[in-house]
Amino acid sequence: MKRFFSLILCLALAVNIASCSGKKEQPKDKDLYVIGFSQVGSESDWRLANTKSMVDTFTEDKGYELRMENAKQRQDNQFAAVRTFILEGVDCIIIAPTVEEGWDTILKEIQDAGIPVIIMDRSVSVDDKNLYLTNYGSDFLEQGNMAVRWLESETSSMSAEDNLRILHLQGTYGATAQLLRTKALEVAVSQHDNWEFAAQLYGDFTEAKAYEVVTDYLRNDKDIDVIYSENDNMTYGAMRALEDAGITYGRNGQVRIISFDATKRALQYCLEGKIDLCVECNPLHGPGVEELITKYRNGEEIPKHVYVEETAFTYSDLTQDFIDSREY
Ligand code: GZL
Repeated sequence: MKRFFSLILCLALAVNIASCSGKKEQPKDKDLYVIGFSQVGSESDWRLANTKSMVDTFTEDKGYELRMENAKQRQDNQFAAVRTFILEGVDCIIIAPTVEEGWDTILKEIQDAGIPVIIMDRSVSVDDKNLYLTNYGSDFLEQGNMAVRWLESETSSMSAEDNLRILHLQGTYGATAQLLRTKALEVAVSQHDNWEFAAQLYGDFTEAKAYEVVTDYLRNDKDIDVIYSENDNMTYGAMRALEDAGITYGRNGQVRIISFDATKRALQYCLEGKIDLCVECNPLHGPGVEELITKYRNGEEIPKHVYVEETAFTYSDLTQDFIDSREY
């Protein structure tokens, strides 16, 4: 009888040590790899394409169970979703962070639970980069620099006396896409004596907010030469506001338009001469993220940051067939 109780005691100790080690016990007979995915929201066409790419990639017939939570652009919703994923004991957590700051604590909780985490799309600003496996997404500073280089080429014949007045529509404050697309433009304005901000307006990456703030702005000032809009949906809002104010825009208009994302609708407007530059931001992250997860599961090294390939389009780069062939 004593041997029986000492055996039970040993077993209980073994279980207790395993659970305290912080290493999540991976059930051996698991046939689906469970992924907890905290998505920013559904604020833009880009985001919908990004979500579709993830859903289309992590399917059950490929051995995955994707548990996606829509944070509705709120970081506290992401924290709640991640804590649920930890309690559910998922195999991997993917976070598309709303904003860069504030992630240290929750990433430490995930680490303590022994669950790998991939940061996708935007980035997180944490002291300890070991809190996540890798960051898969765009080089947003280069996107901004592509736009600046185009604007420089378009205005190279301007006389130094002529000022270039730029209306800057900013995305969600603190999101990497906003921070770095803004940085590229602010550096350029500081380097060009005749470039100036007419205004920097908060559009939160949504069409409705952009329409509201541009409409308000145009009531007091119609003297703008360029709109630098940090995503397509804000561009659509700005276009409506310009039309309401009787201001022409695009290739033959008063206001030149630069827009980020290069979704199908924006490319169509570019081909029609309504948007002058579409800077691509590739949302099709599913396959690339899956490749990184596979490498991780095989014990392979993965880089700390993986950038997606992107370019920029003007009217002359586009054909209807090319636009029709685009996935998003
Ligand atoms: C960019 C992404 C941005 C898009 C917006 O990777 O984070 O968020 O540019 C989206 O359309 O809302």
